[in-house]
Amino acid sequence: MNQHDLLNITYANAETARVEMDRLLKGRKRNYSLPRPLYNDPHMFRIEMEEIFQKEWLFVGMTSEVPKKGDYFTLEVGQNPVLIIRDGDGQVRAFHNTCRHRGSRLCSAERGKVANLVCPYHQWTYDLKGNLLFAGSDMGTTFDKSEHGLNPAHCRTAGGFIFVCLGEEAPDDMAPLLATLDEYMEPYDMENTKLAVETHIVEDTNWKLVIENNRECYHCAGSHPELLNTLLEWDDTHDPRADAEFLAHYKRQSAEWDAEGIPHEHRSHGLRNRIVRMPLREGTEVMTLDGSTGCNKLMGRIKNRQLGSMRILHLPNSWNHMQSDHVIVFRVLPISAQQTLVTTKWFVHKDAVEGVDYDVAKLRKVWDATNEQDKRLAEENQRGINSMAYQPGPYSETYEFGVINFIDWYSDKLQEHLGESAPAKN
Ligand code: 3BY
Ligand code: FES
Ligand code: FE
Repeated sequence: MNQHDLLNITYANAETARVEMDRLLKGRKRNYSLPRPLYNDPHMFRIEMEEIFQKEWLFVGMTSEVPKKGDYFTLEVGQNPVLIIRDGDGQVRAFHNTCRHRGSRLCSAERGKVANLVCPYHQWTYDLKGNLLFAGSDMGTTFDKSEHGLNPAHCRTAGGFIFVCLGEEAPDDMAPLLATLDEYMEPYDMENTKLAVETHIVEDTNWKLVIENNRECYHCAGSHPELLNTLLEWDDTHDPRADAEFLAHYKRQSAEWDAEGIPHEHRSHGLRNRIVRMPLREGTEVMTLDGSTGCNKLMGRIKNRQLGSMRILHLPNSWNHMQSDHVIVFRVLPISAQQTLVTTKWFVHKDAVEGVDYDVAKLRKVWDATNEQDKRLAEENQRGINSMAYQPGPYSETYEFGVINFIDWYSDKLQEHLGESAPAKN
């Protein structure tokens, strides 16, 4: 436990914390930020991991990160190592990255390629579907290999996105999102893209403050000069703040998109998913520093360099910017009550050549700067919330509707799960 965790233990144990969490959520003032323990108490954090991150569908990465048989990448959902791998039939699968012998982590690299999965400890060997093939020389006559396959996690893909659910039973509410992603991502042909570059940033802040910060652009004018060269501050095409100039720009752009068969109508699936294609500033193409081309090769079947940015939200842990010549995906993974890993990945057409068609430094510049600015904002938010003087403050219903939606989703989801499950005993 670090110093922050020790300072912020408010409850005697995990069970009292569950009762208290339910009480805090039921008693919270709607359209206000949350009570302090929900942002910094380690017991509360543990409950969120159990009830949200170990039960809900999470965004983990893109299918083009594992283009061929045996390609894999790894991630950690709290204390759970997870492995994403493409099997011999082309299916993307997810497994708990822990050996069925004595539990060693199986793959320690962030990504790689294997013929079979071999545990580094005693070389138990699994095929790409998780079946145990080989378990040393003498495990006894009663040992049954078929009972010691890797533990799978639920895994679904659509439009190039990979979602994983670690729960025993996965919520059955993904079908509408998956159908929308297949439809809205079709122009991008994500299977034929490649990862150009990725970054990992550890932020000293609660994961919800990362998401809250992303859900509004109220802070943009004060903090994001690079981003605002291309991004318009509205969060929706029907934003009440949108002026006549924007509306005319949107009308022209959406007429082009309609003619080209580029989906752009706003789609939401509950509060969890939201897809909206927003035009970028007039005269700009993509989120580079000056708005000029990021990659000479356009994505998929796209012909128009001005597709704006299709923003895709997936709560609890992802937002994305799909543009004409590259896409940027963001993944948020909580580490502790006051630490969060933010991973950003830039994808381009798989045939684009680095240094010829695109320059990684140019692609990264705006979101490197923006991520750094957002990290500072979210960390300062955390430090202020830790103060004895903090009290929940009001969200603006116009500028911060996205934050309100996130907090409502979070609060409803937690109460739903708290109501149905018994507290953990270990
Ligand atoms: O661009 C984003 O991803 C979000 C939405 C608006 C503010 N923020 C930077
Ligand atoms: Fe994996 Fe022993 S722990 S082979
Ligand atoms: Fe920001």
